Amino acid sequence: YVPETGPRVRVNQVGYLPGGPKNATLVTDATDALDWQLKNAAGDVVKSGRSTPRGVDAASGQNVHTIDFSGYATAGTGYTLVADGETSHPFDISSTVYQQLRSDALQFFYIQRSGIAIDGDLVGEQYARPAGHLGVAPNKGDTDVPCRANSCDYRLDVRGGWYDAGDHGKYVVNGGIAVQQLLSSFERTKTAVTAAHGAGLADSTLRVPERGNDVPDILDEARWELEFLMRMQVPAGKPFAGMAHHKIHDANWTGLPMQPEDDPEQRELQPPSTAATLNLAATAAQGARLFAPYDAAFSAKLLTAARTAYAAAKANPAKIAQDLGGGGGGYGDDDVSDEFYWAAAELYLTTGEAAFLTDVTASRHHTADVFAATGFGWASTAALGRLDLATVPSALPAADRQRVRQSVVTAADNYLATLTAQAYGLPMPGNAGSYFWGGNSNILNNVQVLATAFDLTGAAKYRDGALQGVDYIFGRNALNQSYVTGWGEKASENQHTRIYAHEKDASLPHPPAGSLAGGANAGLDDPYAKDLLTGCKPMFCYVDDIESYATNEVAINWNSALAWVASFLADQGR
Ligand code: 9MR
Repeated sequence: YVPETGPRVRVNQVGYLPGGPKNATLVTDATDALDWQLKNAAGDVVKSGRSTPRGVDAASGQNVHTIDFSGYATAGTGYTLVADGETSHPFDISSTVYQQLRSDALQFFYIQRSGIAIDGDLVGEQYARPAGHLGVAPNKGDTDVPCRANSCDYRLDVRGGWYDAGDHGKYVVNGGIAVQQLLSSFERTKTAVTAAHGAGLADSTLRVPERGNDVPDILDEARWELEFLMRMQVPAGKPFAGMAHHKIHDANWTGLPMQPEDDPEQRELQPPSTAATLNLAATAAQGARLFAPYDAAFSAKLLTAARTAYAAAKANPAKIAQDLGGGGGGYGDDDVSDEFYWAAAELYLTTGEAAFLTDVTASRHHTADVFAATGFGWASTAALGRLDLATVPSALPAADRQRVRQSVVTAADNYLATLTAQAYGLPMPGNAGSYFWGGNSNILNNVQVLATAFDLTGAAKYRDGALQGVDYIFGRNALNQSYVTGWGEKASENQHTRIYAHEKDASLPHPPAGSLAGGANAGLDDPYAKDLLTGCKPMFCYVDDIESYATNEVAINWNSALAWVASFLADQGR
């Protein structure tokens, strides 16, 4: 199988900021430097130079050169880059190039909401649909849900929240990191110099039904999930009271496509877990401090849930998620020490209480290097706590605070070194181990660390690194593929999802603009990818087909990474 990869000059198909770095990659057999020209929309050459041969790129297997045209800063649309007889896809140079990406990336969450009708006036009629999973036939849930295999003697109303991905499951561990990144996108605006005091995320900036309620829309969106996470908590008086059920999903996998309101399967709760409980504790604690100025009662409710959950996790520190089977993803995680660190950090930042600080500083994660080369994710969450300890004002002792901040900057230096070594400019090492299920989100999470280092230091090299890191996502890669629907000349649009399954049923829409695909996955963890792509070089292990859930799904924790980064990018308007 040889994919169609278009022109051999690979650019960010969306564009570049006038004052930002501008890099491209040329696939060529040539070993010596080649001439390149930058052309404006009229076809005039506005800049020219020589490429830098980089040899064979390990992740793609291609002989490549890099092209740096950062010196050109004039805004315009329809630029192309020409080299070795090839003309790149067109792109813009503009300070507003990422402006709309913030709301597109966040709109994904509204469209993924469970238990509410999606309003076509807000997001386009093609995405309008009735509420799913409110106990209306043929749905069997989510208002009165039993535990799988009678593993509990009660039923819960766990309506609401976001569907995890292309399936209709709702998983607390993954809801946790996703809502954290939304909350942190907002929290960043309180301290980051370039965030212009949150104007970009103020009320009435997003397409959500709550717009105009004097609460920033991104908090309204986060609340939809926080309410669900609290419903997943085991009631008082029951075994494991205060813990959170790990997940709720169908008893059997449903077909593709399947609209939420048509799902006929029994919905079931899986047993509580320490990991889920700590996700609830961490995000409810963070939510409590951010909602305090807007809704004191909700803030207090969140803090109570967070405290109860944290205490329950300490009383049951090793209740590892037990998967009783059924039609849902696993999300198993047998090391919860990082979740303990994250939850303690959020509770400390919200309350300032000494007991939580003791737990933070006693955690081995507090002094460990929590910024792995391949990024943080739903199963490794210590970085979430560390980033918040570095950025959220607190009474953390000065020397410790300094060390915490330095750890973010050191991690950013490492990611900078990594991306500089990659001919495609991504902040992930150039080997197969960097290309795994959902890896695009890990790339963006490393970009978040670079961006946070910029917020902390103001040093331009970290901003430049963050900008260069996203070039890969928007087409500067071996496949010449933008992984964000609606963004770029050749963008993913057939992601695995039961709801926007256009490829299966032409009357259904493609995923909405701003939906991130999981990305190249050398593990080829689905049959379709395995059949089609066996033998692929890591960066080629992707196909924009609805059947390939392991390379081409959508997911809330991936779009939350995009949303955080998009919000940062939108604030870098120069
Ligand atoms: O994103 C998850 C990835 O890290 C795991 O390797 C993979 C296999 O366990 O599962 C992914 O999560 C899926 C979940 O289990 C079910 N909903 C869709 C998620 C994205 O593919």
